[in-house]
Amino acid sequence: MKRVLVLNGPNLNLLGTREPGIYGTTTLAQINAKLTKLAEDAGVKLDTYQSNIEGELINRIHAAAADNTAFIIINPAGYTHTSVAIRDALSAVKIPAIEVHLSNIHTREAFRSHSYISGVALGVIAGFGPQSYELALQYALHRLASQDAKSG
Ligand code: CA2
Repeated sequence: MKRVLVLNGPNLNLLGTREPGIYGTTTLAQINAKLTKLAEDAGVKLDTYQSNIEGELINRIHAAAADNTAFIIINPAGYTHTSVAIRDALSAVKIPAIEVHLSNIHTREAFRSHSYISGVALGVIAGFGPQSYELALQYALHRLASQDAKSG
């Protein structure tokens, strides 16, 4: 079975419980449950992982290369704007990655407009709340289905 990994960075474990004005009322567990169902319906296994620790996110990216993950959907959260190391990990494993953000990072503080991750991502989806993840997954599932059609 094809695998897609959804990775979430620091503080996203607080989703739905704090700052609903910026990040909404949906919890990360609710987002993950919806994505898991969408993937399952398409015959794809969804793995989810959240960490507040940069090195743990990097280790999970390395593990994805070993378990044959076909796509990574990543919200690096605050590390978007600081982490050369996460960028290097994504670049090293060569798994197509889609960067997602709940908020539109370009309409907020200036420091949020720069992402270290975008340069190694296949694409970026930002500003659609929890739907940013669904749009990214929709694209990944579409790509995986068209790969299957070509190979089979
Ligand atoms: O909009 C996004 O998805 C962000 O990646 C969220 C990050 C922020 O640093 C990025 O600039 C944009 C922050 C995640 C913090 O999540 C919280 C959730 C609930 C309560 C407090 C923080």
